[in-house]
Amino acid sequence: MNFFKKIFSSEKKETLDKGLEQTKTSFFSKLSKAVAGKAKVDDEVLDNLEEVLVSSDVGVNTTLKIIERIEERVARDKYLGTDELNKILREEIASLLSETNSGEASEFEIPANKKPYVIMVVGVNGVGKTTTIGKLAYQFKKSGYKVVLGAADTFRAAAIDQLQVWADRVGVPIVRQQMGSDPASVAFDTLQSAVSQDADVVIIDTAGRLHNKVNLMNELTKVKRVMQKVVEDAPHDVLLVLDGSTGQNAFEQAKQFTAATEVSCLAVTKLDGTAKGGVVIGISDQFQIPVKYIGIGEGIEDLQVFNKYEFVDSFFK
Ligand SMILES: Nc1nc2c(ncn2[C@@H]2O[C@H](COP(=O)(O)OP(=O)(O)OP(=O)(O)O)[C@@H](O)[C@H]2O)c(=O)[nH]1
Ligand SMILES: [Mg+2]
Repeated sequence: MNFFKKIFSSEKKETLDKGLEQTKTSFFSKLSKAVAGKAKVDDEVLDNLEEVLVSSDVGVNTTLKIIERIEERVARDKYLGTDELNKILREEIASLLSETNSGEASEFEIPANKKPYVIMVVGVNGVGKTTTIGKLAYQFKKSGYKVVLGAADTFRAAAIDQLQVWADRVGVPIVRQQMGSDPASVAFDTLQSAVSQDADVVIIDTAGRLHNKVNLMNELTKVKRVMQKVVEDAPHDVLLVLDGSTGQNAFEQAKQFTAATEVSCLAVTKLDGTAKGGVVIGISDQFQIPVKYIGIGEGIEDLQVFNKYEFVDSFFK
């Protein structure tokens, strides 16, 4: 058993390494320019490093924290060589992240005492909500859970069909109504169906776009309230999906969404094919809400439970 676990996690690591390739290439080419011709870490190197981190979408606040830590080390060791900068950066980022939000899982698991466990997925349009739901359903099913999907994004007909495609691909039931029907009513039906089937996990898709933001937030509140008529403490998770390839924009979305509605965890998608993967470091440092999943491709297997140590390790490899 352990043997297989090992194989799986090394595979997981390889996929992560590959997914972060563009981010790393970009980061390290900037980093090597920042230290070019310099033997030790001095003020100029630190200034350049600050620029590298900010331009890699780590975010200003997190960058300042990292620079401060490196300054402290330089103060202790005046002759700190630039050849060590890589190692030190990795250590300081890992230690910075270990101080922030905990509660990290390593596998696709749900708490055993909540049945069905209800996950409501939110986020603006196009960030990868439906895809993430499909990938999550696949992983939960693989872990032995009975999954039901709810198509509460009734704003577009294509949205319902897209979730249907994922449900068929994974082989899990979906509860749907016509386009334009009340999302809260779909969510209600989904929970009732899940309870009657004795399902373990319910994942509810929601619309990212409505006539305006206030409408959207009101609707999400209504969906929650109606779900509670079936499962008293639902939703157990409100998962906010963010598109990592938008860099600082993802950061802004996280700010706005968490201010407007309760969010319990985050998923950052599309980290493959972007040089902006550093945004995950900033997001996990700056938000009290943990990053739970990362998306590193369009395929069914391309979702991972986020582990900050593995992430930093892949980043600096
Ligand atoms: N490369 C890559 N593409 C992704 C990832 N996650 C999602 N996508 C793609 O992003 C696009 C949008 O994904 P959706 O799942 O439809 O996004 P959504 O948030 O449901 O969008 P709306 O329903 O329009 O609000 C699709 O083409 C997905 O294949 C990822 O991790 N990597
Ligand atoms: Mg969708």
